[in-house]
Amino acid sequence: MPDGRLIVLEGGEGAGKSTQARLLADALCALGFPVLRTREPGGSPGAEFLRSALLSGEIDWSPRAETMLHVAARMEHVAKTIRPAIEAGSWVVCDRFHDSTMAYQGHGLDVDRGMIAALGSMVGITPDLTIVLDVPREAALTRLRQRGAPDDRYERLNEAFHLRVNEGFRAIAAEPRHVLVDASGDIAAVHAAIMAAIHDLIRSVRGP
Ligand code: T5A
Repeated sequence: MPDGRLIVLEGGEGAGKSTQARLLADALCALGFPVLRTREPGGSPGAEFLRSALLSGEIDWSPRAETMLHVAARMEHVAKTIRPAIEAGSWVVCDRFHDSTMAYQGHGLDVDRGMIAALGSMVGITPDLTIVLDVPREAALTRLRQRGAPDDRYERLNEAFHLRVNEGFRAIAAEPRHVLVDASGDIAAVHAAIMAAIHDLIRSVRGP
């Protein structure tokens, strides 16, 4: 059984990550790959427990403690869900990963980015490809208002925070194994751009 792959979708609030993660997972299934779709924070019982503690707003975490909790959730997620799936040959499609900690806690909350990078290395797994969905904040807010779900702790943070997060993601998207996708088009157009972005990864497994 060949090892699977880890593909991550990243971006600010309302960029369309969950929608596109579903479509990408369906498309990979249709191509015959075994697929696991998961998300962060969460994706395993311990990490889902930490997700509630992080997002409920019950506790106003200090930025460094919050960073550690995201990383702890990720370590649990990798150990219990992601690594076993990859070793069993699955293609894992993950809604957020390490780059979210760099963008939200590093760029958004000004936590030391060197420390976040070091913690990321301790997690011990690098995505094969990260797709960063980029959408102007105004368009994302319109989508979130139309969806109408209650805001979580991060969605309630101020606009300057979200603009720093979006700028952070654009900087991160220039790193190796990252692709920036314009996510301001309709759902089908964004899906097509993502499929184009993963073409080489599929070809590396399937051949031309
Ligand atoms: N966080 C997470 C950190 O601070 N540090 C970390 O290390 C990690 C891992 C997670 C929060 O945790 C923070 C970041 C987050 O604030 P969450 O509940 O998982 O919170 O929420 P988000 O990941 O932010 O996801 P959202 O649900 O807010 O947005 P998505 O997933 O980007 O968007 P999606 O797909 O749900 O779409 C939103 C709406 O827009 C529509 C959809 O139908 C939906 O109604 N839509 C479109 N409309 C028009 N055109 C398109 N192209 C559209 N795509 C989607």
